[in-house]
Amino acid sequence: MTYLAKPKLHHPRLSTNALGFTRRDYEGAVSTLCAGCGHDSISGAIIQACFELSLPPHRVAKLSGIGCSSKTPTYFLGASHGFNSVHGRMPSVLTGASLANRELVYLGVSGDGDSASIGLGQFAHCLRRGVNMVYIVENNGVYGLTKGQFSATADKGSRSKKGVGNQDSPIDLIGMAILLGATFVARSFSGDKAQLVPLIKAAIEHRGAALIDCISPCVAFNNHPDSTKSYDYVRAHNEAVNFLDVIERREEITLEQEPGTVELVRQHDGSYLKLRKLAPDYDPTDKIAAMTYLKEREAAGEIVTGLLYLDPRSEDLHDRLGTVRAPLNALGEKELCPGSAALETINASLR
Ligand SMILES: Cc1ncc(C[n+]2csc(CCOP(=O)(O)OP(=O)(O)O)c2C)c(N)n1
Ligand code: SF4
Ligand SMILES: [Mg+2]
Repeated sequence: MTYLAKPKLHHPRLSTNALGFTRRDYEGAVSTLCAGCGHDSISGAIIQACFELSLPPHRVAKLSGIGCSSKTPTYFLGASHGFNSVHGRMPSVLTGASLANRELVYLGVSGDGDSASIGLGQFAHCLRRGVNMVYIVENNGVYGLTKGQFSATADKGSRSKKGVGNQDSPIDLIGMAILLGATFVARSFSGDKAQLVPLIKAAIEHRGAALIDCISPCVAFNNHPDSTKSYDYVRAHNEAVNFLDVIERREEITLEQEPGTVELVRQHDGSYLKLRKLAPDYDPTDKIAAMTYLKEREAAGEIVTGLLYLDPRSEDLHDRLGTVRAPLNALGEKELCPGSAALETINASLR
C-alpha cells in the first residue's frame, strides 16, 4: 500500500497529555478518502479519544476488514499495531490477537458491508463471546469502495443516487448487538464529535464487547435527499437520549450537574461513566425497555443516538475462559512445556 506520511512539524505550544504527547502523535498518514467523507471525521474522533485518554500508542491494536471504512486505520494511530484483514474477517483476527495478548486495547474498524453482509456471522460471534474490544461500524448504507451498491443496512424504500429504490428490509446492527449479548452498545453520527469522542473513550474503558454503530455519510454515493444516511437526514432526525463522560479510575468524582439528570454508573474496572440524561425515562441498563424504546422511535422515523445499552457488570472472553494473564509471547519454556506428568493429568481428565 502506498501512503503519504504527514510532516512531523507542529506548533510548539500544542497541548500535551499525561504522557507528554500532542494530538498529532496519534495521527496517521494523509487520508485518501473523498473530501467530506464521514469516515475521516470518525478517524478524527478516535485520535481525539486516544489523546484524551493518554493511551500509549504501542498499547493499541487496530484491525479492519475491506472497504473505505476499513482503510481508515492507516489514517490514525500511526505508531500503533495494525492489521488490515480480509473482507468481513476482522472479528476473528481480532479475537485471535486478543486471546494471544490481552494487554492491548483492541480497536476493530469495519463498514456496514463488511459487518452486515459478508461478515455478519463473524460480527455476531465476537459480540456474543464478549471479546474485549471497541468495534466501530462506519455505517453509510452503501458499499462505498465498490461504487455505491445498497448495503444490508440501507433503509427499505431509500433511493440510490440514480433513483433506484431499495426493496429489502435493513439489518439493525444495534438491535442485533443487544440481543446477541454485547455489553456496551451505542449509536452515533460522524458529524457529532461532541457525542462521539466520549462514547469512544467510554467504550475503550469498558471491559467486554463494545459496539459503536456510527452513521457516516458517503458523500460520493449516498448523501442525496432520498438517502436516510445523508448528513441532512441524520441531522433532522437525530434524537440523542443521553450524553456521556468518562471518569477514569485515577480521577476524583465530582457531580456538579442537577441531580436527577445525571447518573454515575460504576464499571467493572472501577471507572465511572457519567451519564447526562436527555430523555429522563431512558434507562440504558434495562435491555427490554431499551429495545422497546428504540423500536418505537424508529417507527416514528427518528434515529436514536447515545449510549443505548450498558451492562456495568460485564465480563469478557478472558474471564469466561480463565486464560493466563501474561501475553502468550511472554511465556517461557517452563509454562509452555510443563512436562509429561502434567500432560498425563490432562489426558486422564479427558478419559
Ligand atoms: C471476498 C470479497 N468479496 C467482495 C469484495 C469486494 N468489496 C470490497 S469492499 C466491499 C464493500 C465495502 O462496503 P463497506 O464495508 O460498507 O465499506 P465502505 O466502503 O462503504 O466504507 C466489497 C463488496 C472483496 N474485496 N472481497
Ligand atoms: S466512496 Fe464514499 S465511503 Fe468511500 S471515501 Fe468516498 S465518500 Fe467515503
Ligand atoms: Mg459502507
